[in-house]
Amino acid sequence: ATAALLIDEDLDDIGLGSQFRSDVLSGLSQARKAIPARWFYDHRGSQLFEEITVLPEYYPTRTEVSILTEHCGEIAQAVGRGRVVVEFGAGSATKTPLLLDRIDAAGYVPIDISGDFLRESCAPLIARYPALPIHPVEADFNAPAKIPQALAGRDRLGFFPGSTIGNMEPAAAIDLLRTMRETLGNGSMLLIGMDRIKAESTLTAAYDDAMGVTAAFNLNLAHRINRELDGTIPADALRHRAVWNDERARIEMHLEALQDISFTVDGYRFAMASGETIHTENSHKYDERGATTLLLGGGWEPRCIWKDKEDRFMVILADA
Ligand code: AVJ
Repeated sequence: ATAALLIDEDLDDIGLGSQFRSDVLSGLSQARKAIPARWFYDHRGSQLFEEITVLPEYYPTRTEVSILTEHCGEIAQAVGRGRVVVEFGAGSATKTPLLLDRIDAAGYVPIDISGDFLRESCAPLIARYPALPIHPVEADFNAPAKIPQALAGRDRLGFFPGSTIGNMEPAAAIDLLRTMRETLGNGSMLLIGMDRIKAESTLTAAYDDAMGVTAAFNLNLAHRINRELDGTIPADALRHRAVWNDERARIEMHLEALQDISFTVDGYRFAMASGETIHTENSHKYDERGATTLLLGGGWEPRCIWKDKEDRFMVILADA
């Protein structure tokens, strides 16, 4: 319904100021507007996500924590002692200790793109494990990372909780798993959390909560664009939508225009017809077969799988 004003080649010519800017401008220029979910997480967005994790409808976080708590003995036994734990994304204060308390790790290497967030999340772990060598790495974990020399020669355990892999389309998820395999090396293991396919009403409630926190999280992206990219998006004319895409087994979040609107971002004009959406997130859900296929495609052999009683979430241990 709206003209694509920019194509990628144009953006290259402009000499894009930032990745955020180029993702937003090219995403809004597509016939189907879409912006990658990673841009939700500015300071406000990270705050809102923290609020989401404790909502009554948002089961993934508390369910994963309960699986890790309940099965940490078995997990520790399967993992063995003396590994270097490599966490993809900075440690969440609640999940990482469930692992570190049990497995007598030889070191801990959180990899995160935000140095600030790394330092913040490491501080409590340094205090809690004074004898554990902790070597944070500030990097994008989508590219192979170098594990600090001081921890070389030890088998590694990758830790990727939170169903973060669900944000990726299967092809990208497999690429990431392969990259992790490369970062971690032979003899390594991967402990990964994945959200499961379940009743549609449970899923849509988790992504469209009664208090409107997820709506605020989604709409914050429009506010962020206005704040950081000199945008004029009329956020009141957008509404949060969470829809289950059954064919792709994923929850999609969109920002839907409630009327015909037009706005600018960094001087470029965009239009949306009433009902048109900006696709802001995919959250893929898996069953055991889907998870196995994904892991095998990424070079990982699943060894154990732990679930909660209601089959809502799973934590899988896989061998390189
Ligand atoms: C952080 C990607 C796991 O997909 O459930 C929560 C993000 N989006 N509510 C998810 C999210 C809306 C979350 N992940």
